[in-house]
Amino acid sequence: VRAMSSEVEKAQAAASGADSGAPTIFDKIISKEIPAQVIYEDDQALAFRDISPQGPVHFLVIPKVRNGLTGLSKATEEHKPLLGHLLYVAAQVAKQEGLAKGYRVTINDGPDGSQSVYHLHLHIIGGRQMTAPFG
Ligand code: D5M
Repeated sequence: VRAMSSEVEKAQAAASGADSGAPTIFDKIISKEIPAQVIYEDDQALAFRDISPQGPVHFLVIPKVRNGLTGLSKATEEHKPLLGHLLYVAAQVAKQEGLAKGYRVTINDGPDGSQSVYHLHLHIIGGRQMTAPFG
C-alpha cells in the first residue's frame, strides 16, 4: 500500500508539469546523453530495458521524435502511422526477446493512469505469468 501511494504521488507530481512539452529523461536516452540498454532502434523508434523491471523481461518502446505525443491521449490523425509502427516494433522486439508464450503491453496515460514520464512509451512485460490485471 505504501509503495502504491508513493507511485501515485510520483505520477501526480509528474503530471503537474507534464504537458509543458519540456524534454524528459527519454530525450537524453535518445540522444545517448545518458546510458540505456537499447535492444532495438530504427529511424522512428527506440526500445530499451526499463530501469525498474516488473518481470524477467520489461522494455519500453518510444518514438524518437515525440512530436506532441507526451501521452497517448494527445494522439491526433497525423500520429496514426507512428502509433501502428510502435505496436509493430513492440511485437518484433518481444519475439527477439524470446517471449513466445506471450507478454503484456501497457500504456499509462495521465495522472489516473500513473504516467510518470511524459513522452509516449509502451511497456512490454513478459517472462512470467501475469495476474491480477489492471490493479
Ligand atoms: O513509466 C515510466 C517508466 O520509465 C518506468 O517504468 C521507469 C522507466 N524509466 C524511467 N527512467 C528510466 C531510465 N533512465 N532508463 C530506463 N527506464 C526508465 P510510466 O509510469 O508509464 O510513465
